[in-house]
Amino acid sequence: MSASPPHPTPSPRFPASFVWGVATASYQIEGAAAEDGKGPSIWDTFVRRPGAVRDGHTGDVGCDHYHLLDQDVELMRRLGLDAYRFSLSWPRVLPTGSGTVEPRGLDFYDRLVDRLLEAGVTPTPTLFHWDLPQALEDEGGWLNRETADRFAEFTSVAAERLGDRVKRWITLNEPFIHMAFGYAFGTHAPGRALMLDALPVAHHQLLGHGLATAALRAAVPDAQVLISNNCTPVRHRSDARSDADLAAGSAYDALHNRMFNDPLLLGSYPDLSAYGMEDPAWGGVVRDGDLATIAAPLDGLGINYYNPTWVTAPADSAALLPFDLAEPEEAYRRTAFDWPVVPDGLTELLTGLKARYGDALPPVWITENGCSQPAGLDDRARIDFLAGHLGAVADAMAQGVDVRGYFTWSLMDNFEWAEGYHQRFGLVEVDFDTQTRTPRASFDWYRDLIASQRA
Ligand code: IFM
Repeated sequence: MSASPPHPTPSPRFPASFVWGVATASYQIEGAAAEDGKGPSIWDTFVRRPGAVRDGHTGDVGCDHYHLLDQDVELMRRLGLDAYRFSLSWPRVLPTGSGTVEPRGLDFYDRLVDRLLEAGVTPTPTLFHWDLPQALEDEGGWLNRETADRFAEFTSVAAERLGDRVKRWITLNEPFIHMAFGYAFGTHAPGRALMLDALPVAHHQLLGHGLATAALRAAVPDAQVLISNNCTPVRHRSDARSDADLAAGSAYDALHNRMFNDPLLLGSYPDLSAYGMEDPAWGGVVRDGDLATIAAPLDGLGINYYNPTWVTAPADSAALLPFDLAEPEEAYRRTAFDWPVVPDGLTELLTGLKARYGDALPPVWITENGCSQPAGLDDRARIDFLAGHLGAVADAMAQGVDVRGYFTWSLMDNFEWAEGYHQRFGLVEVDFDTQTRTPRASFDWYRDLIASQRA
């Protein structure tokens, strides 16, 4: 059963080759946390820390996708998707992060890939969506440069097994968010609150991306390689546009956006002096040759967009961070997460990328966009959100940005990190007691939109 959508499809027409998809991630949906030889990840550890996750929720069972894979692929077939973005659980394949391969873990992804292909859906795996093997965290996690080498090893194992059928690969998901929440503030796994001492995590993840790119190209010569960066346009309130506010905005942009896009597309880091980083080698963290590895040509830049960020100068001039985050003065609609709904921020972001990187910007893919809404099947607010953001993508394309595809976050409600199961992002509602999946109105709307775009 599903609610019927009274909503029209958005008016823009996308090119026939435009790829329509949905996205998920391993720890958020798979469950089977200790099954078939899977090793523990940093999230398996973190969720057991008292107070770390709202109401003590864990991903032990998640959406039980590990066992309900066939049902979930059937939902994708009903949507008429072109592509499915999912992530591989590194400790399911290499339980200690390196060395011994767990064949049952690879078998699971092998089966998923085959089912997807049978359903006419292109598998688009992400190699790292935050569930680092705990054994590697015990060696320093992404603070340890060797994790980048281990990531390339894992990439080779996955690519050698799946690369005959999987051609589009995403290396990392949102390295900024993983660094900031996982290592600087400690609100995500591994729960380290290192503030600015977390910055090497950015470089080691990007180095891992570069080494993984080389590993993919070696194993799958016709691979398309992407990375998914979480990006946000920086905005100012009308009462916060002094030079100090603008400098704070620029510093925030450097940290959230440019620190992760510039090395990939320009082969250099932005000015990070606002963070006390005058030394271009970051005190030995950035070694000769690293930037060339990171800047290896990409086939696409994945963009995950949720909302803009409003920034002011810090109220306390002795503050560690060179910015304060502010609330917008406009009364935007809000998602259940209380995030402002700002579709034109996506146009601003995409045209801004084109302006900054010019011909160095590869084709762009929206690898995540969506919203948390209250439970229930009649999710008109989600339909409005998606329609508005697709309109924003079309506007950016009309202004010359080459966007190749759009993946809604998410196929179904799932484990939303520190919020547990309290935030629902799905086109499909999940009853976490029974694991019943029920398509929402937005599911029917997205299915009809895809069909009408093909007509
Ligand atoms: O659920 C997350 C996802 O794992 C990464 N991007 C943002 C989503 C919503 O918070």
